[in-house]
Amino acid sequence: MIMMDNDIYGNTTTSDQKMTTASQHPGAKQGEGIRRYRRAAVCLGLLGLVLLGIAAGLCVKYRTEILDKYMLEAKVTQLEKQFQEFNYRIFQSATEDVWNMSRKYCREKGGDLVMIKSKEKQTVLNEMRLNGWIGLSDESEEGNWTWVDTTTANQTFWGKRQPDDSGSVDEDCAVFHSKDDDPLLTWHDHECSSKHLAICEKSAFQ
Ligand SMILES: [Ca+2]
Ligand SMILES: [Ca+2]
Repeated sequence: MIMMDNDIYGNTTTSDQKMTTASQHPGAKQGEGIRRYRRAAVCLGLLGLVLLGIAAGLCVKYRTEILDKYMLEAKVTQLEKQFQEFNYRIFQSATEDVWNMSRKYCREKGGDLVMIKSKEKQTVLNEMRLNGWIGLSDESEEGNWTWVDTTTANQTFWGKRQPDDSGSVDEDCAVFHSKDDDPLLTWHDHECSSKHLAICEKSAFQ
């Protein structure tokens, strides 16, 4: 009898457990579904924020580039006007070449490599952010720097430790490297066979 009671009790318990499990299952599924939905919503929200941040960053970058371009163009126009007041027009070659060929390019365009005989002209050229050959060399006599019009360069704007003739290398032609921090120290002597853009000038009235 006791065994029968135990059997009955045991069967009852198993049946209850099955009922409990069966009754809890739909709720658990629903809870899991809600959690997945929340996770998806959070992920989508974060993705949206990231995309918004990228879009905002691109807008700021684009606006800055447009402003920089506009300001640079305005500055160049202003500097070109200044040069016209000096009676000169400055222009550059499109490709790099050796000093002689760069000079030839300027001359074929009705000008010559630029000569810089004043602090004002040096400063304006630097503000134009120019880099390239200028009309200055000591090819005919080492250490005697002369302009393309054969006059001696009395006022010079060499960079630090320039001209250095680089020891064994013969550096007889001058290059202008514009500088933000010191506009009056921009000239470097280079080998005349090295290649740079030409900085040319010609009369504004041509
Ligand atoms: Ca030299
Ligand atoms: Ca040098």
